[in-house]
Amino acid sequence: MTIITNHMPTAELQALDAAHHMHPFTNGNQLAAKGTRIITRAQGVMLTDSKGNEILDGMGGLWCVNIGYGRSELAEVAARQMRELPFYNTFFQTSHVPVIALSAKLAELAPGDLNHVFYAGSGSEANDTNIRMVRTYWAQMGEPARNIIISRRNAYHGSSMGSGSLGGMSGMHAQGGLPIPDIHHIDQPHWYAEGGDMDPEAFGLARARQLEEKIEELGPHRVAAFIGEPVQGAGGVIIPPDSYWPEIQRICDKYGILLIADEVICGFGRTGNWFGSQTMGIRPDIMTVAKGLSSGYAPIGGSIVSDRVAEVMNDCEFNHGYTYSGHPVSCAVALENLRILQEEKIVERVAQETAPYLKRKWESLCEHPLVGETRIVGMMGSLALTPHKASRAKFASEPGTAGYICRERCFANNLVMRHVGDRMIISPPLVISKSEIDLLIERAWMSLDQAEKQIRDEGLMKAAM
Ligand code: PXG
Repeated sequence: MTIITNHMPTAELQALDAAHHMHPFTNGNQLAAKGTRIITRAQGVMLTDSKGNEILDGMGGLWCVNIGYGRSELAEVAARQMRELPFYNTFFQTSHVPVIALSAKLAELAPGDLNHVFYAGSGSEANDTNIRMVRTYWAQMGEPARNIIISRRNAYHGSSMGSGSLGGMSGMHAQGGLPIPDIHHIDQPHWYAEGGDMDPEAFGLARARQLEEKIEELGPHRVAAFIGEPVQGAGGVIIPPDSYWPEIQRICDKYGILLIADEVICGFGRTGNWFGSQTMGIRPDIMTVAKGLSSGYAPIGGSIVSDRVAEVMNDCEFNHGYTYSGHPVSCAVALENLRILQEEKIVERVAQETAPYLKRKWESLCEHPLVGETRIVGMMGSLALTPHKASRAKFASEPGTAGYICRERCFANNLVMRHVGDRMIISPPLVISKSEIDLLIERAWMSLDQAEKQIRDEGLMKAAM
């Protein structure tokens, strides 16, 4: 096997990167001053950088490399498909074998009557499709006034104009004229940060009932759909109280509004079931998928749509689609990824063996003096950093200061563990073994120790008033 490595010294690559590459969600000047870490190859759950460091990828790339790195079967399928049919469109009364096979496979895997797939190149594009689809659905139903979509603050649904509007990230809404009209937000079910003195289950119900209040405020005849991630990912792995989703489902059913489950992170085994909707007991009308659909080996996303919605949509010409909707190479790669997930029983192994093991180990981090809570479902976990455990206090410093210190320690200790504000998050490849979990926890503990020392040394171990 030929191994492709960097041909240039790291500093030269960093200089070229700084000169010509604009990074997402990044201050370019600050990054240029520091220099990027350049990843050159990966195998299993381990990344290698241009300096030869072996880094445990606790984030599965970007929540997506579910089957792990280095599965040559996917490379072979991609090469074969590129030789046979690298591209053809699905617009003008044509189709091709990979898109047909993948659609049938997704209909088989998705719960309930979610039997129809509209493809996109990414999760953002798929959520843009969803905005237009649910509004078109209601127009077709003779209720064109139903065009409002309700989402949550601190949700992440993508970065385009539509999907960024669905998301509830204030930093994103501050740039570029977001949100687009008729998108409304309610509060997130984040008990640890926002629950105050309430019992978590009562808090979950209260947050879900904000949906009902919002529908009543806006007028039930105006509301098309509600969208939510079964477990918020980019917002900090926020696992809602058990009371939350059943109440959301009840309210959607009561008002007949469509429920969109954004499964971009939760889908394909992340929560220990094939879909997060199954873990949370939701019956969505549309599921957004991307990331784990191809384990990130090729860009692909989509909307998996129920019989009820498809029946109405199929009765009109939906003036929507992307050049790469149902791209043959991406579809072939996704299909091979799903074959591996299924045949190697990776989701079952997560549910029965590795997720329970990770849960025990992850929860042991709560004994660390810097950790206020740990939360985990399947292979996605988070922990809150706090200057004062008993009161769940936030730090007095700018939010994210402590989190960034901890993240930097993780990086230095060859562990990719991200921070969202002062929460640390993990989402490792689903194939992570028990011994690799031990290594992850060992590096996390060491990084927490070093972060605690630095936070104390810098006088930051102070609670916000
Ligand atoms: N929905 C959800 C739930 C996501 O997590 C998207 C949609 C958009 O998918 P695309 O493929 O357009 O990126 C996402 C993406 C982070 C981070 O910092 C998370 C995502 C993307 C980039 C960064 O955690 N999630």
